[in-house]
Amino acid sequence: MKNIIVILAITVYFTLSQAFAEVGKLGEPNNVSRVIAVEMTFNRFNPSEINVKRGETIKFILKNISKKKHEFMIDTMDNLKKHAEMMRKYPDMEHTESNMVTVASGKTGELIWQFTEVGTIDFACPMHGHSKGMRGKIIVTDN
Ligand SMILES: [Cu+2]
Repeated sequence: MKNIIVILAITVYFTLSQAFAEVGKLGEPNNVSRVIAVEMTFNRFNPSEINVKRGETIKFILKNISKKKHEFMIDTMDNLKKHAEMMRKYPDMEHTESNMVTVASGKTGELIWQFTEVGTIDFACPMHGHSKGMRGKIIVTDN
């Protein structure tokens, strides 16, 4: 019974997380227009505010300089909160979502993302207890 609930919860979660339209989409490595380095400290992202132009494909280099594992997830605040709730219930869940990357202590990860809509997009580390401090904004503007 417990397994069925887990599968149901994950199915609902993935269905909800398909709505990427307003935050952009996974970028193509050949189209990267800019590289932005982001440090993951013990409880912060640095920088926590990032400016991009609509249409840009950014390669984010995530450098985890802390002693614990972190994640970098780009999404709406609603979806980030839903994901954080899933992580609280199932802290060891494996991730395959395209809009996030998991980075072990001392390691570097990368995520290529294309910003297709003007607006403010959120990012956060959805790991349990992290997202209060580990969050930031990506501001997408027209030229
Ligand atoms: Cu974290």
